[in-house]
Amino acid sequence: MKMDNSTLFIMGLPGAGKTTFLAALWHVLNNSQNVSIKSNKLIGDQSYLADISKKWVDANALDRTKRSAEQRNLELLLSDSKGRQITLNFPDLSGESFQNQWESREIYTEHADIAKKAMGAFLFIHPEKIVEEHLISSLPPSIMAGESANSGTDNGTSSWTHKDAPLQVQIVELLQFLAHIRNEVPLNLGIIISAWDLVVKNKGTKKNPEKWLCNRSPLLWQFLKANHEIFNVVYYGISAQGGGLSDADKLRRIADPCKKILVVDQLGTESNDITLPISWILDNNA
Ligand SMILES: Nc1nc2c(ncn2[C@@H]2O[C@H](COP(=O)(O)OP(=O)(O)O)[C@@H](O)[C@H]2O)c(=O)[nH]1
Ligand SMILES: [Mg+2]
Repeated sequence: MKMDNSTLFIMGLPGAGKTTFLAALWHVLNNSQNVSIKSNKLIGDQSYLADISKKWVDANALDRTKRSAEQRNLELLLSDSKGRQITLNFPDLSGESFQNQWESREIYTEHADIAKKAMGAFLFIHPEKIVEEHLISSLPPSIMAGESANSGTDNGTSSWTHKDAPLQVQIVELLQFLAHIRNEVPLNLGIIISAWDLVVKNKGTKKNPEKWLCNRSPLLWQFLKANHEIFNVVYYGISAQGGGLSDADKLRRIADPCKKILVVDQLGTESNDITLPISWILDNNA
């Protein structure tokens, strides 16, 4: 397949913050004068984008995207002030097909085609989905002795399923699929830690998105470091919603909804510009 040097696609497991990002991005593209990225054309359902953006402006919950209701092949044709163009592709807003790639090791042909030809991708990670893993030394002695192996649910344990694997293991596997599908052709990869407001709320947490990932998901961080020739990585912390919806009234009081967005780049610099990761991809598209 011919390399298309201008496609960027969005990936992430269900609940990673993809739809919220899209809702905020669509509003910003249509309303903000302060961003360098412009939207030229949309391939897909404009009323869907208008609906999620309106909910985002009003700080109302977005419906969970189901694959059945998902917007297929939603594509935004974007350009920047230097005239450079890029197609932003959302192959699966629900994230269920990414979950399937992990669980059944299968990928839709159309998604594989996008992954093969893209020059960039954003991978979304929701900070609350990263569950602290247990050390083997902290397991109950009965489990360490292997007694629960055949004892079913009698002692409160249940069989392992794919969904029980730590998020970072699932994501590393997704990235390995991606590298394999692309024959290890290098990819510019933006790691987007969504709901960044939740990270900075906890005092003492590192505010640099890469350091934060290194602390919380060391396996994933090391995988990315070790594979830097395949994945040219940048890290962003993004609060597209501006805060939790329990604070919806506070969010609604912000006169310009674009101002509720918080973007932190890898140096820890803060702004409201949700298009920054797209500009990074354009700058790295040599
Ligand atoms: N606090 C906070 N929550 C967020 C933010 N962005 C998304 N969320 C929440 O994270 C959950 C998943 O977001 P969603 O965009 O639906 O994820 P998707 O499944 O990847 O499309 C929802 O409950 C959102 O309200 C944010 O910036 N801050
Ligand atoms: Mg969604």
